[in-house]
Amino acid sequence: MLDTKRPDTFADMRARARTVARARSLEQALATGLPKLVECTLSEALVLGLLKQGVRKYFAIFGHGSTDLGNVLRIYEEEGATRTINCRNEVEMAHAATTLRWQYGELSAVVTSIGPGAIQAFAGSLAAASNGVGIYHIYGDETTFGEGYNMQQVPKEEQGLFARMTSIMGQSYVLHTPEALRDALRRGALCVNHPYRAGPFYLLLPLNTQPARLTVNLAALPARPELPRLAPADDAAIGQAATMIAKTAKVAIKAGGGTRGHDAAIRKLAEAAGAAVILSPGSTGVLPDGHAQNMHVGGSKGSISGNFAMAEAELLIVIGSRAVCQADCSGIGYKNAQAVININGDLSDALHYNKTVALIGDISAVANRLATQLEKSGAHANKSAWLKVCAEKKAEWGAYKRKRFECPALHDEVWQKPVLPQPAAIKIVTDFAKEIDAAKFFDAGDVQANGFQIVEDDRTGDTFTEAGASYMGFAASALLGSALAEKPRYGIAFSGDGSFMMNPQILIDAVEHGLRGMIVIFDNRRMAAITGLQLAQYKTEFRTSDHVAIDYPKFAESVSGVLAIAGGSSAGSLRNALKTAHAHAGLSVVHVPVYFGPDELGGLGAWGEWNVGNWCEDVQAAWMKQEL
Ligand SMILES: Cc1ncc(C[n+]2csc(CCOP(=O)(O)OP(=O)(O)O)c2C)c(N)n1
Ligand SMILES: [Mg+2]
Repeated sequence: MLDTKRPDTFADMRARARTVARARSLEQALATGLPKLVECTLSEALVLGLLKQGVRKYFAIFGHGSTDLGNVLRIYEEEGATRTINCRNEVEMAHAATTLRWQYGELSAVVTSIGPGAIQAFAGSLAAASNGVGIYHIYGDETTFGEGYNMQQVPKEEQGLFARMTSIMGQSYVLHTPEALRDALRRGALCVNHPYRAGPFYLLLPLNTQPARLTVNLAALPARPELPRLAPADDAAIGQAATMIAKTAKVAIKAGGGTRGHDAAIRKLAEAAGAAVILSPGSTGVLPDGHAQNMHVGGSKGSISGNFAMAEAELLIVIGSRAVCQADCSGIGYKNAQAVININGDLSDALHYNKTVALIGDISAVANRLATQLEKSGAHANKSAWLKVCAEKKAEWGAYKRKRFECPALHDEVWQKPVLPQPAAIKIVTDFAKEIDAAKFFDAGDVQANGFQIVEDDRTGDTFTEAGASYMGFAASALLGSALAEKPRYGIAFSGDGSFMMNPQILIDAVEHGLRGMIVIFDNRRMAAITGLQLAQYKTEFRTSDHVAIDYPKFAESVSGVLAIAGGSSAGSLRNALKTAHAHAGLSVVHVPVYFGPDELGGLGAWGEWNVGNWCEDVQAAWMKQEL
């Protein structure tokens, strides 16, 4: 057995870690004398390889499946080369790593043990996969000798089961042979940095190969790929698209989640095309909220104006969208569209609809080129009648929302008193977030749906709504991403009572890691989104609430360092609570009881079709008839 107490047991490792930390990067360390050929363990080689790709940060829950890697991370942290934060739940830390990349662009890795920890992180990685966010997941895995069952492996006489599971979700590599690291990290680099279809990359680290020694050539380990932006080689398809836009009177752009960050190009194209712009839950802010052509969200949970533009448009320009059923009303949202122009890097997404001119490539590159052609031909000139009716619908949606925002407390059956309706409460918090320039994170459920109907963003990056997977517990966990960010921004998590209870671990982890931020719990004492669906479809609620009252402020306050406040039942009391919460130097929790019931001012409505439950027959019959 190794005597780990002897100070020089890991002297070589420590010296390398120090050299890399002082040089500030592995490349710089190599340039200033760190030998290229190093003999070390696979665990250390992996940490060095990830450093070469800019990964310095780890979210971890260790177990017997990752002790060797944990030891390397300890020494590298002591020398200032990496940072690791310990978490309380693997789903939570997967969400935190997803957010660190999504919000700040910082690539990190999630480290778990073998078995249950890995499965939990794997479940959480659905959010990264669904939203196209690249992160590394590193799981302990069964030994390569096959000497017998490893505790916590999948208990079957078969090999590579975690590799198979994880490769279904994303891409995966078993480090069966230490020297395979170079190949694993080359594949990983492309997966997590893919320009339009990034996602989680799973590195499976067998218990026995972690401490196995190898000679690694640090200069040969792959760096982060630098990829040029791609666009069509000639103007043929762009010219064809420009002609179609010029001769059509009613044009709409559907800006999907992929348009995030392409704000300027989307605006330029929308204005040049004279197109009404329909947003997705994940693309609010791509066009400023007040822009005359911004029709707000469209889809099965859309808006009056967004869904009007969807239904009326004769030509559809889809940009950065993978046509999720909720976004295009299960394929029947574009009732009058005769043709599609689709801008996307991904061939299959670009060809999702029939009658399509596919403009493959980087969104800004393609949209700018198309816009320039449209500007030259004055393509927007014949669109004023269309934009006028769209503006009227936008005004209608504005008035409809305002009525709900101004609605005072309503008497609630469960609370046995008047409490704020959820849209009104969410609006107060989104306004406050704007005032203090906070990032907003939305959980699943009515909180999420009302949220993206309500937010009035003027740029990409102010709202993170996990609409890809709608993973209950995402929002509160997402705050933890800021604990490792270089320049943390104050964040507010909007969580339903159901969602918050899925992942309350943030209460502890935020305090442990010195996080500032706020969770607002919109408590309707039920999983209301599902109650609402049940009532809409089958007229009866079933098992979407319980009778257990929870004192959330008391619960949150039981964690030392968390400030918990009751938001009260009026707009004024909620605003005051938000101010007090924001003044706290750590994590604060604001609890807001909200209304659930039949009063129409208690919700923001749906507006489109969805292929679920007893709606399937109608939706599918309509889908059969449409040709797009
Ligand atoms: C982990 C997970 N489990 C189940 C679901 C299905 N689901 C979607 S929304 C929802 C209810 C959300 O309840 P709550 O957070 O209280 O928000 P509310 O709808 O009440 O505002 C459920 C169960 C999900 N999205 N994620
Ligand atoms: Mg609820």
